[in-house]
Amino acid sequence: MPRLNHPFLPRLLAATALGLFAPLAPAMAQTAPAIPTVGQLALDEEVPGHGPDDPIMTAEEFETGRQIYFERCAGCHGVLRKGATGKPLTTDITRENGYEYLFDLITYGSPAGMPNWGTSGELTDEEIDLMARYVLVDPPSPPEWGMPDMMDTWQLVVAPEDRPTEKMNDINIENLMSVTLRDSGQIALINGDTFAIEEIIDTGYAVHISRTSASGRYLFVIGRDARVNMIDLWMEHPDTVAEIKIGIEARSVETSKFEGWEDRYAVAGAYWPPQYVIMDGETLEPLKVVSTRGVTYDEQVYHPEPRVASIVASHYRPEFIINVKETGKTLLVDYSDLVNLKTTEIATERFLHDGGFDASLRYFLVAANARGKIAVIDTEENKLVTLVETEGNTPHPGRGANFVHPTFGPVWGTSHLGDDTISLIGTDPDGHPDNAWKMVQNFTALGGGSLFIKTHPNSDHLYVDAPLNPEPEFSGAVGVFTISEMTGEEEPEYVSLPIAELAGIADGQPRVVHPEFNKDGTQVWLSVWNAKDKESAIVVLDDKTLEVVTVIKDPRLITPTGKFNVYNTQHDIY
Ligand code: DHE
Repeated sequence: MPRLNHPFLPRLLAATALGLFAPLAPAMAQTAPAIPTVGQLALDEEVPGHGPDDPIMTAEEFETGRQIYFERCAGCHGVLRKGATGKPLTTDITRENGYEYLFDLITYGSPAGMPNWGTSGELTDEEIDLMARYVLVDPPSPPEWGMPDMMDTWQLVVAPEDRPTEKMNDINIENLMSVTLRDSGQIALINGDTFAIEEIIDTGYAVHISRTSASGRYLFVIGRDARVNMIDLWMEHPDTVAEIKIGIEARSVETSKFEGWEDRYAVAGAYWPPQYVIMDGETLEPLKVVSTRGVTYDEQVYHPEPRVASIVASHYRPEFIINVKETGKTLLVDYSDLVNLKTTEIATERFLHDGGFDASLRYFLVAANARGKIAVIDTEENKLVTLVETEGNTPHPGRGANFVHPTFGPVWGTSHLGDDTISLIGTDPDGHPDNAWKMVQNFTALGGGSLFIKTHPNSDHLYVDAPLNPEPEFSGAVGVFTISEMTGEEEPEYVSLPIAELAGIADGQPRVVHPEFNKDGTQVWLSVWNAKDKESAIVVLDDKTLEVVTVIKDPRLITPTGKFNVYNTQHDIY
């Protein structure tokens, strides 16, 4: 049984008292909407496409609600609100819960992972009122986005023949960090040797992740608005050489890495419309659009919005490994013949989210986070090895962490969003067959609300963040375990480093997120992610001494979150 971790306990009690935790407060769940409905006031011309039970909303309010929902809510609850990481918000459910319940839930959040949008100051009372009414109205269905729309947005800024034939800058590009500047829709390219910001490049809205091409020359960045930027790191000033919008909402991008196919194709996965797109790896010209709509793997019923979550490129075959969230399917898409496209469809588990390879790069481990499971895929044999149930609540590994445990041998680890558990899974079927694909150890770190866990082959440390923990003491810190001191019997101890404090930021409540190593694995970078209008920073630690090497601050570093070392990302080292 997972322990309920201490930072959430006071909140759980508070939330229960307020009737926010639905399973503990059934009476509250019956609260009727306390606001006037269209039917009561007969003002049905006010809202587009509404019914008599809808709350009063002007068309302008509806549009604002649509925008806020897209920016803040759709990622977890889905565009059609059918639920995934977040609970379903279809009107049969929201109307049963009622306006006041929704208002309180948006304001205070819940121990199950719903952020406290009101008390954190991210939404005003007026916006919360609007959103509580908005989710009482049926969701609008956004338009489709097919090949003609993509072609309209495709821009070949610098054609391959006009690009440099050799590296034109003196940057050690293998040690560059591509840093997501979430709320400015940009990335910063920061020199890992000098810590200087080399470039700030405009990318998509609320930019999400960066991935490096197999050759290490190109960087691919995707925004939540599904805009893909392809950046040439050989240019005197690295910049975008091609871009395209592959949908309306997206999170993942990757490039072909199998021998003989390096840099040949790029692929991006969309949340809306639910589809993936294979593009030319040198120009981003869209070549193949494949819808992921279909039936769920278990109940075998149609789902209109099976979103594409993580994508990785196989090292064993010319294939992309594409995880479809709502249907619970992992697709192994053979890109060697785009006309006669062969796909191996593996039934894994629903609500697939993020994941990464084991150290051998043969096995891919992906979290079905709302079901508390990790699916293990053998990318050589193209089959599901097993599903491992973790002991924590809502595993969220990022790409996970690979290291050699003194007792259990090679393991891959994940932390959890819903509590403080770290789970380790054995990954060495040849050398340690008894431990392979079993959860060999669980122990606890800082607290719930963890998103990422990281180590490096040259490091003896395992870093675990907790940016979504409601307590600043935990969300502003990172927990560090010493791998060589771990044993099979005792719960390992960790040190908690107050990174936000070390960054010397007085204003706001910055969250410390996403540990990422430099190329050599000697330094670890942590983002100190503050509000858009407040100072943020990146703290660089010496991995051996855990002393601060430097604190990178710059007015251009707006809301830094993910960081991607070019070399480590290129070679899937984590
Ligand atoms: Fe992420 C990875 C989806 C919120 C930072 N995020 C991913 C991946 C997916 C995803 C599917 C895997 C991509 C891959 O490997 O191909 N993220 C989502 C969401 O749906 C969610 C929950 C809500 C949303 O509205 O987007 C969400 N993510 C966030 C954030 O709020 C984070 C913390 C800050 C930010 O920048 O937006 C955030 N997500 C990240 C990062 C990664 C990521 C840094 C890459 C981790 C890695 O090391 O590879």
